[in-house]
Amino acid sequence: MAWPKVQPEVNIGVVGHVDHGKTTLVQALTGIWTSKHSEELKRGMTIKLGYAEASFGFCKSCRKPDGYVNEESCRQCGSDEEPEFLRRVSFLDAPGHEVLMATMLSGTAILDGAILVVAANEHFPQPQTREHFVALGIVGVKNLIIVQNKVDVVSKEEAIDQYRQIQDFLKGSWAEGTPIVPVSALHKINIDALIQAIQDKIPTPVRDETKVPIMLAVRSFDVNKPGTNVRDMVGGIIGGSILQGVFKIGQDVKIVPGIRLENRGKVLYEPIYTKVFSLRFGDLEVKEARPGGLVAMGTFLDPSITKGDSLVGNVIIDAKSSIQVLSRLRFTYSLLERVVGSKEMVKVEPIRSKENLMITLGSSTTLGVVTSAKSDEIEVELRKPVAVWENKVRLVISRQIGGRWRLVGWGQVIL
Ligand SMILES: Nc1nc2c(ncn2[C@@H]2O[C@H](COP(=O)(O)OP(=O)(O)OP(=O)(O)O)[C@@H](O)[C@H]2O)c(=O)[nH]1
Ligand SMILES: [Mg+2]
Ligand SMILES: [Zn+2]
Repeated sequence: MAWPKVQPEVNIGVVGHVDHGKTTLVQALTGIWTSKHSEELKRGMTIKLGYAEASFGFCKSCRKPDGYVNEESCRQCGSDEEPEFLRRVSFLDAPGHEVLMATMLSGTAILDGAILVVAANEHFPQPQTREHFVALGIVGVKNLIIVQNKVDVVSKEEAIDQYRQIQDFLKGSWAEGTPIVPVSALHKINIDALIQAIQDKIPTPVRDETKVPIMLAVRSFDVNKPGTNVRDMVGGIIGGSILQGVFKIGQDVKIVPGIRLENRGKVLYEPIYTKVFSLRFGDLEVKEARPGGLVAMGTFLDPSITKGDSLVGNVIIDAKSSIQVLSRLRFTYSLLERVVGSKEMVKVEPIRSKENLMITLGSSTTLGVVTSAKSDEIEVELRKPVAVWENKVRLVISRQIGGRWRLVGWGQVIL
């Protein structure tokens, strides 16, 4: 089957409580197991944001409404006739463990839609089912599908019962009427119906290519094996998602806030300037990269600068563009009524001056201390600065409760 070689055009987050089957679902949709790091494999859990792409097609042979195919042959009728290409989709696989909430949040800024995975064999809703759901609403990822997974291990009655509970939970919320698709990710049951729901419910956003290019870094690496000869070394790689505009090979770019420097005990951040050396989506090399999917941007940087996700949270823009970098953030805010990410759901106390908060803005997560708190506006002194690409950009507020960072509210930056 010769699929067109194109970059993905839409980003779908796969979120939900720990062990509910997110990574297994991404594998059912794409054929790729996203957990790759040894620690993840050893512990059987996702720690970093995972990533996988799939092409969706429509089977010309059986013409069944669920005849979508993303494999070598149609799962409905087995036809290997060339299907009608629909689009290439990327999946961001979030970790579900409560201590990894910041990682989940840092991925939400680049999503066009999301799948919330709920295990059919556990009580609904679990704490991170609630917390991830609330986070999507806050950052405005409103194109949602709920997947009721592991239906192979419950009775039909139990599945229907939980299906109704999910419907009740959604009633009156921003997500009322969200489609709920029962599947077994492990046994690949009803995946075709899920693909159809994705096609219906998560459209590709209309992009304005004339806007100045902005990319958020969600990963960064050094791909050189230890001991590589200097002449064979390749420059540092930044994995990110393009929010707007187009990046091209040869383009001069600026990375902000950039690199941390210490000068006579004073810490400052300096923008990093480099040139785009290569652009890749998985195995696909491109000359230009647009919004959709995670692009691996090869640069001329010393790979020690990009090693080990060190540039996560940075914003990459055209070298000639300017963007505000702030250590002191002022923003309007709203708090949740209850802490949704813990079992107990305690009341959210008002924000006090001098308290520590965790702020997620774009792909950046940073600690800060509240320097002034009014009823509708606060100011936070951040431990490391953030690049703010537009006024009123959304941010997420977390607070430490019982030793864990919990989502407690959101805000909008005042520039
Ligand atoms: N029976 C059954 N088991 C499943 C299904 N989907 C996933 N599992 C199992 O559930 C366990 C957790 O699956 P993962 O896909 O790793 O779950 P996850 O949501 O990615 O977990 P975290 O990333 O750590 O939050 C594994 O043992 C899977 O084999 C399913 O449809 N049916
Ligand atoms: Mg996982
Ligand atoms: Zn078919």
